[in-house]
Order: sequence, then C-alpha cells, then structure tokens
Amino acid sequence: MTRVLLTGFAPFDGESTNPSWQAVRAAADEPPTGIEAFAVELPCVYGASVAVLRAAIEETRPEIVLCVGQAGGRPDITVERIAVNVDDARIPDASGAEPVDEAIVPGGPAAYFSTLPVKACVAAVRAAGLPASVSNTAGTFVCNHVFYALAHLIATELPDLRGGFVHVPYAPEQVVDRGRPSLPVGAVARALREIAVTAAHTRTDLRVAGGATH
Ligand code: PCA
Repeated sequence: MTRVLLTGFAPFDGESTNPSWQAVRAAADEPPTGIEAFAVELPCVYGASVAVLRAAIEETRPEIVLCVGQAGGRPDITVERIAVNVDDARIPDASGAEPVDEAIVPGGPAAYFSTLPVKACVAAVRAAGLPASVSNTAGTFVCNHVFYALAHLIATELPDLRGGFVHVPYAPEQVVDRGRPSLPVGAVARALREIAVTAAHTRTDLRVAGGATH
C-alpha cells in the first residue's frame, strides 16, 4: 500500500463550493487499489494553509502528497510542473491578506519542480478519457504558496516524500450562468485516482512533449 495524502481547498473568491475539496474527498472515500488515502481540507489563507498541511503530513506520514486547488477558467485537469517563491495576491485570501511580491521562503530557491512524474500523470488522466495537460504556472496565490512550501519541506526536511500540485476546473454548478469551462466533480475524482496510482508506480517520468509556447 502507498500512503497518499490528498489536500483540497475551502471555497474562496465568493464561491460556495470548491471542487478541489469535493473531488479530493470523493477520491479518498473510494481509493484505488493499492492506495491508502487521507484527505484534508486546507483554508484559503497563505500562512494557515501550510500549517494545516504540515500537521496533516506529521499525522498521516504519507509517501506522496498531492495538493489540489481550483483554477477557475481552466478547461482541463492541469498537473503543475513548477512552484515559484513569490506571493503576489490578485485578490485577498480568506483572512484578508494581500501580499505583493513577498518571498514565500526568504532566501529560498526561486522555484522548485514537482517531484511527481507530471507527464506520466497527464498521460494517465488522458488514457482514462479525461482532459489533462501540464501547466507551467500554479499562479502566485495560495495554491502556488502551498505547492512551494510543500516542495521546500521535501527539499529541506523530508527527502523521501514526493509531492506535487494539480489544478482543477470549476464544477458545472459554479458556472451555470457564466459560460465558463467546467468538469463534474466525479470526473475530477477519477482523474485524481489515476494521478495517485501513477505517482505511486512511476519513478522516472515519461519523456514526451508537454510544454507550451506561451
Ligand atoms: N485555488 C486558489 C487557492 C485555493 C484554490 O482552490 C489558487 O489557485 O491559488
């Protein structure tokens, strides 16, 4: 069994739901064969989110951490390649904090790569019949913050842990009057199960193109 900690986020930006948490909970409720799954909801707050993540890692002792967040407007499941060392808020977080150009870890590396096999994860989701791609930016809001903090924890304290971040589209009920792309939460949960299994079994990533020209 591979121990996998899945995290999703509480609703933010005026939404009443966050599909990342709905999908994480659904995926963890019915984990794939060979995966022992733990699900934790993180607040959409810069500092507190990392504190909750750290406590969950200490409590569950996972081999893999898969953090998940909502990327409203994206049309597919995006597996994040890179976390950058900057907070630059376009909107306030749930505590009202609005940092501008602040380092997440002062003096830390400019960026960290995901330690999950991002290309293999994308391929697995696509093979399951769901849309997915590699993303080269997790933004500069709370999701990137959590991703960077997780990567820093792995780099400095927990070298045996592997972890990464996945952004997911809106759920259909969030966009009934907005004409924006969406994916049902059940489909997102299926994708997360595929990603968890792929991460558990893949140490060397696929060498296939997944980049972007802009
Ligand atoms: N998405 C936000 C933060 C919480 C979430 O689900 C982000 O992409 O930063």
